[in-house]
Amino acid sequence: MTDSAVNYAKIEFVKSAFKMAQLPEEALPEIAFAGRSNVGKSSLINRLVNRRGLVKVSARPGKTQSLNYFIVDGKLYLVDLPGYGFAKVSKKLQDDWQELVTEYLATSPTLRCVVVLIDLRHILKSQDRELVEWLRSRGRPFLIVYTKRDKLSNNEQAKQAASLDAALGMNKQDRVLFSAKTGEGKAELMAAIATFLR
Ligand SMILES: Nc1nc2c(ncn2[C@@H]2O[C@H](COP(=O)(O)OP(=O)(O)OP(=O)(O)O)[C@@H](O)[C@H]2O)c(=O)[nH]1
Ligand SMILES: [Mg+2]
Repeated sequence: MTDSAVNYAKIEFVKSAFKMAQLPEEALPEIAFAGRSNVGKSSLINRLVNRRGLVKVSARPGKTQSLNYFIVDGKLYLVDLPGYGFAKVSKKLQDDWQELVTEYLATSPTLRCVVVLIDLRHILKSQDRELVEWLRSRGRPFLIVYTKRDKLSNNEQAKQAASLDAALGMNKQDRVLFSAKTGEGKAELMAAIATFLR
């Protein structure tokens, strides 16, 4: 599947899965979006497909509470995952999400890439590091996206990105700087995602 073969404008909500048994039956390549609560996973998907209200976005961490499946062009699923970290929900609910997300990431046979969003403004959080190390240890393909770049000057962006690269052991060419607000980095992101769909 090449990039040009996927029409991102043709996107539809499929379903919300609250347990593994509710995952879609049709097997299609999947791209999942993971990261801390409030980092901007849902906003990134909206920007990717240029549909502002497609995925619910909130200033309150913990908005996404299930695995939300969207089908693109009848060919590909985008999966919006609940966030980890400081979601304003009960410990029990967070543990339930964590279990579901972990099982999904560990076992999905159709998952092509986990897009890991990290806030460009902050130093690396332990949970981000743990997720990346876990994906590496399992040989799960992933793509790092540093987001909310619009909140920093160009100088600060470069400085922060270099420090996160060092903390994660990432090469510059293997991650994307992005803003859901301005759309900067969208073309690079789409090109990077396409490499996982070939
Ligand atoms: N300035 C700026 N704000 C952003 C960006 N991406 C997301 N936001 C804002 O950050 C907040 C959280 O965005 P969401 O997309 O709901 O974050 P999420 O990761 O899906 O959060 P959960 O579903 O709670 O895990 C919202 O107020 C967004 O408008 C960005 O690139 N730039
Ligand atoms: Mg969300």
